[in-house]
Amino acid sequence: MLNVLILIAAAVIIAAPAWAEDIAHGELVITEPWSRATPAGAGVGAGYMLIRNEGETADRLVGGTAPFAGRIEIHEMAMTDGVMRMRALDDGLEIAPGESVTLEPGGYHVMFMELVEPLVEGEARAVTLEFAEAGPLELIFDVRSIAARAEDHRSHSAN
Ligand SMILES: [Cu+2]
Repeated sequence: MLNVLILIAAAVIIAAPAWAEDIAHGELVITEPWSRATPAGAGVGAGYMLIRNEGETADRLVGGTAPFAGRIEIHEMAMTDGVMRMRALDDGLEIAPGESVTLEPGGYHVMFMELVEPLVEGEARAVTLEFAEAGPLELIFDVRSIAARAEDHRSHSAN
């Protein structure tokens, strides 16, 4: 009997949708908001997630607020003249209709500026993101290890 229960439990886990933590916000779906722990004294931190636009018009992630940061910017990392540089996207990050945009280490990210406290691994932090069309959305970011990469946490997803 116990074996049967374990098999059923395993089947349920395997059958669960890959994006079990999807958060719907208007036409947008946000998946897996997370952040990296910051070293003591660090002035900035970064937040990551997947944003999917299921609507028929573009939206933009334009900024946000968080109690632990003086301000929030939307950044991209890109190679410029052979050097990896970070730059602020002053017009925000567009999420085209029918498209997904991944914010991840080495790419787009939400930059938490002027940190007033460190981001501690294992904790969670509330952040309100601002979308041009869909408006504000409060999300809970899981704080992962300082070296965490997005792939480390998607081993049981379908991609
Ligand atoms: Cu940045």
